[in-house]
Amino acid sequence: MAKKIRRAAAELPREIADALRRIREERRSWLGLDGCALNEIPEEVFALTDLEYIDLSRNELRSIPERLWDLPKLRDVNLIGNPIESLPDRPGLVIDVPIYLRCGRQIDAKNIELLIGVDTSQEDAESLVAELRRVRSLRKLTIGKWGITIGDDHPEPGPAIRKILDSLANMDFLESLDLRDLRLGAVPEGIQQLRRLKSLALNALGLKDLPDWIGQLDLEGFSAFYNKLSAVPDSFRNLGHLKALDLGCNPLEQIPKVIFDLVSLEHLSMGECDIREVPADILRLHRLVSLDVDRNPIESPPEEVAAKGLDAIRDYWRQRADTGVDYLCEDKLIILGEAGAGKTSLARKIENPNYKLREREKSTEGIDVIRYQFPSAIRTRENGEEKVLQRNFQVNIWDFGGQEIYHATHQFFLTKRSVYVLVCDDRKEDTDFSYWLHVVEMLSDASPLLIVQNEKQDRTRDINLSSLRARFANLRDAFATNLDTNRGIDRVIQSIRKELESLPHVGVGLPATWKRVREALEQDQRDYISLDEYLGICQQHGFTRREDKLQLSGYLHDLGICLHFQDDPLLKNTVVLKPSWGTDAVYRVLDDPEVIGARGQFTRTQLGRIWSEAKYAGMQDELLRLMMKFQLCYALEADRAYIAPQLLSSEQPPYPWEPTGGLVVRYEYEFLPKGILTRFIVAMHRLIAGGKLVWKTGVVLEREGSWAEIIEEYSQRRIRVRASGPDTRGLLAIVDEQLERLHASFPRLKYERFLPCPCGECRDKAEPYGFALERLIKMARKGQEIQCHASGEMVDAARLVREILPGTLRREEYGIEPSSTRAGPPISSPPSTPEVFVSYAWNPESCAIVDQLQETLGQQGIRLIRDREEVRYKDSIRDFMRRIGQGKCVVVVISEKYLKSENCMFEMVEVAKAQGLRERIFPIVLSDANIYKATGRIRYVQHWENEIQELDEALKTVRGDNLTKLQEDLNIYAEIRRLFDGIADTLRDMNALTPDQHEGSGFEELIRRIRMQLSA
Ligand SMILES: Nc1nc2c(ncn2[C@@H]2O[C@H](COP(=O)(O)OP(=O)(O)OP(=O)(O)O)[C@@H](O)[C@H]2O)c(=O)[nH]1
Ligand SMILES: [Mg+2]
Repeated sequence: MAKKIRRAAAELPREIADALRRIREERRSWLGLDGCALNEIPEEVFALTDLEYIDLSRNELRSIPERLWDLPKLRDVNLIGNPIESLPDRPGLVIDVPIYLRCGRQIDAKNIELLIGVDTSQEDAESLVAELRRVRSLRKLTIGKWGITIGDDHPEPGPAIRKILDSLANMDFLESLDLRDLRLGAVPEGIQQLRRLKSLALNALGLKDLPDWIGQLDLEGFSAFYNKLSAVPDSFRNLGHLKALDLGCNPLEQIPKVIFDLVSLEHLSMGECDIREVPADILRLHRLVSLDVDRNPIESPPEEVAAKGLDAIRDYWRQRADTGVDYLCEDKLIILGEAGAGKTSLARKIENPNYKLREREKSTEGIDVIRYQFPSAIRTRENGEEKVLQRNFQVNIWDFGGQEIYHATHQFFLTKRSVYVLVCDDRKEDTDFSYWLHVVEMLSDASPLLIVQNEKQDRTRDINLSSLRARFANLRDAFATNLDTNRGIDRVIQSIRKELESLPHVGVGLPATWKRVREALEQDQRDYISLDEYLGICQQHGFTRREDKLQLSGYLHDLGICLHFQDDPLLKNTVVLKPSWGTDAVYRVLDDPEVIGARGQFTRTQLGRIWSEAKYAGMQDELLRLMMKFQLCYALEADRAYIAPQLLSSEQPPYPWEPTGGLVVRYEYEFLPKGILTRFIVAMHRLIAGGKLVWKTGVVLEREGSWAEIIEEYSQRRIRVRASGPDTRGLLAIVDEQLERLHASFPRLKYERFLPCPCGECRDKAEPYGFALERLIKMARKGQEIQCHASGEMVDAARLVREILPGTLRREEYGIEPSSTRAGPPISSPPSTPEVFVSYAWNPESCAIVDQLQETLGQQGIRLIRDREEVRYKDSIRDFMRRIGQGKCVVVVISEKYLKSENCMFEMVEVAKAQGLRERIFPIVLSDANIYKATGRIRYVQHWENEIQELDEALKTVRGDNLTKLQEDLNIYAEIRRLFDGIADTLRDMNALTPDQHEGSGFEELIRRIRMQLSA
């Protein structure tokens, strides 16, 4: 076997210096340097003044310098698995038994957290027990493994661990005890003697129940996640001081009632259990600030409400208590299938079985929604009680146009918890069952599906129902029918009704006001109403709080009943009552012959023509924004025109690319949904190389001299990414993050990422061997190497992941830069022209200055480029920075509004960070920008601190996809806040001039400096 590649300590600082610098800039509070073969702490670490936690476990450290504690915030230093010989007597040391036995006497045991690892020897255990009995001042003890194994594979405790567990009763000095990842089966009895214990963790111990006596301890924190608990003892009621409780990953079918008696509780975690209800009792926990019930089959409150978190759940129960309850009795029936299969005919037959088929039924454009009702008895279940209510069942039949062009947008309309019907035409042999079944399974969260075989000519086509069912659990049944003669239609309709009535959300209780508003909106004939009108309707039906009204529109949006994009500055002012109004408008653009002829390019004038009907009057901006929201199109520079990438040419344009020397990352899918790549193109359009290298199934991106080519290979179910250039990794990370965001929008998507093998043989191959990322990460965590299947060479798994996608290896996230950078492909950048950019906030004073400046520069033959896009964000700013990098100048007009605007300040941060650009930046500081006095600066700092706090709060309540974006924003805000301390200095660095200095001089001084710079 090849020699294990270990990094020499001397080499490490050079390799990670850059990463550590980044961590310093990001002011990260923790750092993982575990398993890095360090024999001393890299010098850079001592400059990380925001560090609170550092993991130095599994290194070669023999001592720890005192000066580490010069880091003012440092709280925990994990030293487990090091050959430490001497320790400073400082708080926050996390050490293991061998270290304790060697150095314990050098330090006060109060300062340490001791880990008794599963591999502790009998001899060490004996010495330890004796030593602890003598010292009696240890506060924090952990027994088990440092990490936790997911699964049931917990190690059986050996005799040494048993010995320690048996002597726990004597350790009444302990305040915190953590038993983890051991197969214990029962809680050690000795713990009940630990009267000082404040925090007890019993995680991953295989526990089926908890002893009564736990309720007698005076705990503030208790966790027992990853066990087999189905209840907790009633004695928990006595835990009057308990603030944090974590019972996640246990087969609990409800939140145990006693929990609602814990008046001090602030944090409750019950993720990944089997909980169906968060009951109204939650209102009794007044101090609760966080609740985790993620990954539970919650039915009440409705899942859409529960997913929004604690506040939404509280609001829901409060409204129910105030206004009473009514029950939801409404569903969506979605009819899918290829063009001409008979979808519209079926929809009409459901509505009215006597409907006469039309010789030439118009092919459905977009989606038609047909309303249909039938009398029904629905069951409601709450608090374990069942009732049967007679109701009129309300169905919205969504009849989709079958044409291919609509497939890429299915994602937005195939809502979960609907009933699906797949119609296929017996005359066509080519219905791709696998495609449709996959689409429905993935996009609908496995909603029930029926197949209707429309035997137009009474010819039967056999489908292998049992084998399809074996693969697609949501496939309920298949029926043969002839829509023309009504043969078999009754059975189809009966089965559809039965499925509709059995959907889990039918009969869910809602605040009565919600139901009333829902009915009022339903009866409203308008396609859309303004937000104010919507709020007014809510008010009429008994709502008082604005938040409650918005919670309802959010719920209706999530159910696909209305469209209300609350986070979009333009769309938030409109509630679309008939989503098909929006989708039809969107499809008209995609179906327009002129737009198709122009390969997806269209202008505002064309939109005016396409949307000329009265129903679209005055709503063109909103409709265009809707298209962008669905990632169906993007704007070309300065909004001159728009591109819908679905309609682009399929032909790949020629461009040079070195066949070797780049990196190739592959994404392989079990099923590749349509539209991922076109949505990716929309999201990344600002980086499209030269604005031109894009086609229907691929795109080339360019960023700071690095290039990435992303191609969808639909028939092979994969997306292939090639990247090269000086910052290959940076660009790959951007591509990966964007793809991951898109993937996250398909909850059941199954795919695997493959990273290229870096071995001698693969390095220069156009098609290197690919390692599955998941496996690489597993090996990396174990510190193991992995073998290249092409050359047989061994490869350092951790290093490979760190070099290519460091963000995926969270524990070792310090991210080492690749040691060698490779040259980009030979594509030249456009030549630079002497231009002056201006960046400013859109307030009257700034605009006036810019107007004046533009005029003066114009007279002198210099072009001032004004930024016309008010909302220019991140990527476009980085783009902008790149253009500045090509020899141009930038005037920045700093005003009060500028200093409080996220976009302006992000720009400012980017500018300030780019050392080489500083002499080309010319700030003009307006008088309302009070930055030269400390009091003024403090106000802005406060402003940004408030923003940070608000975002931080928001972060606690969101999950998944949104998290990355919020986290990113938070980092930016933090950076802005930091920059403020030195902003006056930064500006001085950048030739700042006040308006006074310009007044009368006709910007003489500014223009002189600009000229000098332009000619430099
Ligand atoms: N003879 C006969 N004709 C049928 C039958 N079902 C549908 N048709 C006809 O087939 C044509 C297409 O049917 P539609 O119901 O419009 O098909 P669709 O699936 O809605 O098509 P798109 O909207 O284009 O996706 C119409 O002219 C129908 O009248 C049938 O069972 N027998
Ligand atoms: Mg149709």
